[in-house]
Amino acid sequence: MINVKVIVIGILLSIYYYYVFNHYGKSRTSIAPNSSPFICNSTLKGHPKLASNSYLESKLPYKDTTQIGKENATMVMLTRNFELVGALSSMRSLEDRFNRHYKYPWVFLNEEPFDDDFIEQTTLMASGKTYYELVPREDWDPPSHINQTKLEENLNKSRESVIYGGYKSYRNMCHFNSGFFYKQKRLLNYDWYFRVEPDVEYMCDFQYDPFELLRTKNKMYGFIITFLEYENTIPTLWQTVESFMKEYPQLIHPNNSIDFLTTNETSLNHFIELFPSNSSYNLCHFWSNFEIGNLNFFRSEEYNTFFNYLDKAGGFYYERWGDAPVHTIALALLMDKNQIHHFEDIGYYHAPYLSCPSSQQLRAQKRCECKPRLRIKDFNKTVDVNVFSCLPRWWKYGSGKTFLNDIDYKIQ
Ligand SMILES: Nc1nc2c(ncn2[C@@H]2O[C@H](COP(=O)(O)OP(=O)(O)O)[C@@H](O)[C@H]2O)c(=O)[nH]1
Ligand SMILES: *[C@@H]1O[C@H](CO)[C@@H](O)[C@H](O)[C@H]1NC(C)=O
Ligand SMILES: *[C@@H]1O[C@H](CO)[C@@H](O)[C@H](O)[C@H]1NC(C)=O
Ligand SMILES: *[C@@H]1O[C@H](CO)[C@@H](O)[C@H](O)[C@H]1NC(C)=O
Ligand SMILES: *[C@@H]1O[C@H](CO)[C@@H](O)[C@H](O)[C@H]1NC(C)=O
Ligand SMILES: *[C@@H]1O[C@H](CO)[C@@H](O)[C@H](O)[C@H]1NC(C)=O
Ligand SMILES: *[C@@H]1O[C@H](CO)[C@@H](O)[C@H](O)[C@H]1NC(C)=O
Ligand SMILES: *[C@@H]1O[C@H](CO)[C@@H](O)[C@H](O)[C@H]1NC(C)=O
Ligand SMILES: *[C@@H]1O[C@H](CO)[C@@H](O)[C@H](O)[C@H]1NC(C)=O
Ligand SMILES: [Mg+2]
Repeated sequence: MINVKVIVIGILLSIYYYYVFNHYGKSRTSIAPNSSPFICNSTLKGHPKLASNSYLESKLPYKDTTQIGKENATMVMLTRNFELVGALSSMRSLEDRFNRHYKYPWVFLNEEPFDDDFIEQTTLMASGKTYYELVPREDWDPPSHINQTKLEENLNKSRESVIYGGYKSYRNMCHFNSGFFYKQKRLLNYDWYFRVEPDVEYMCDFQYDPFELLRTKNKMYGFIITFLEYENTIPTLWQTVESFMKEYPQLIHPNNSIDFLTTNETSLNHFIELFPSNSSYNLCHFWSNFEIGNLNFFRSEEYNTFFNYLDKAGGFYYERWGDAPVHTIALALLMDKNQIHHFEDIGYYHAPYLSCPSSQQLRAQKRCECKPRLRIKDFNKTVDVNVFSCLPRWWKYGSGKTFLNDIDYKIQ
């Protein structure tokens, strides 16, 4: 009897070890397809960091990053090493809601080299390929015609009164995002970009490829939030734009949306007076921390004529012109308004504003999560119903407003 037991246990153990060995052997070969067995050394770059009781699959670094989406497109994030945690949080949200189904690449831009920790963690967070690009100093620092003393004076003067007014780096950033991001070498490889910032959140499942949507619907630019700019950041922007329009009337698109920038009807915001403005610019702009756009528009001669004109006027440095009003004014002047798309079904949060689709059905269908981010009146619901939202102005003077019924259903 004992002998039989020993034999049975022996056989079972042999089967067990055979199975374990085979399985282990297989995973060892699958992680290093064309070389000798993979030896994990957690102190080396790109190797998994195993906790003592970890069941982490050791093949993790070898995930398949092959692009699935068919568009010539990339995510792009300008950021700094110390913003890593916020960058990962935005990536996590966008990957889960959209990109893991498409694996578009990520391009990270910085005027200082990214450190190893930033590179490793963002690479692991991305579903697709990642690229880390150093912005050349000449694309970042103030151009040579800028008088540094005059700049310093304005920084000193604006420190208290103007939002981000005291930071030279913020002016470099706005100047870069206005005239240089699309010229970066890596981005020359793409037609489309999706701008992402640290610490933002996407509230709904996308359920489609926004790049493909823009291309097939003949759109060139998409935004979510549109709001009023602080006038003291741009005291002379509009007069510069007016002289540009006088000098280059041939560049103004026949189907422009300049009226969106100049309408002051109070009926569009429940008869509440707009912020007072010294110019006929009503301060409306697309919030550029979210953008999906076509790089060829920004690379066009029209846009660059516009940008260079503003750059010479000096307001990126002697004032604190933001890239949001600059992009928006360029789009409104130079682009067919029907090529600008309002993404009303994505949902987006960048402090302090939340935007969520208004349709209950859509919110449920797309698994939106619209809980208030800030528990302060006027900030705890979608910004589109804030009286100072410019969306009603876009509906009236931009590309109009369509309803789900118009798109999805035929009324019998
Ligand atoms: N590399 C780099 N990125 C910056 C700098 N300043 C701002 N950014 C990035 O520019 C974007 C806008 O900056 P942020 O601080 O979010 O400004 P806000 O959105 O206007 O409040 C974010 O993606 C930042 O990571 C900078 O000096 N260097
Ligand atoms: C792991 O890599 C480090 C270099 O980072 C090296 O010093 C060490 O000997 C390696 N350990 C093993 C077990 O190979
Ligand atoms: C630069 O600006 C300062 C202060 O506004 C001014 O005094 C100086 O003349 C300017 N320099 C040049 C070369 O224009
Ligand atoms: C700006 O302020 C700093 C600190 O108060 C001062 O040292 C500097 O001289 C000021 N620069 C100009 C150009 O006014
Ligand atoms: C993607 O777009 C870039 C920029 O327009 C272009 O140079 C490149 O050939 C395109 N790639 C493909 C595969 O179409
Ligand atoms: C608008 O004009 C008033 C009166 O001239 C002036 O006090 C104010 O500073 C101006 N505001 C801006 C943002 O330029
Ligand atoms: C302006 O828009 C109309 C209507 O969409 C279109 O038919 C026309 O071709 C556009 N004009 C130009 C110059 O693109
Ligand atoms: C709107 O603009 C027109 C023309 O620029 C001006 O006459 C009118 O007073 C403005 N209305 C308001 C409410 O600001
Ligand atoms: C937002 O805040 C106001 C005032 O505190 C409150 O009445 C309202 O119910 C809040 N809305 C949400 C969605 O929490
Ligand atoms: Mg931001």
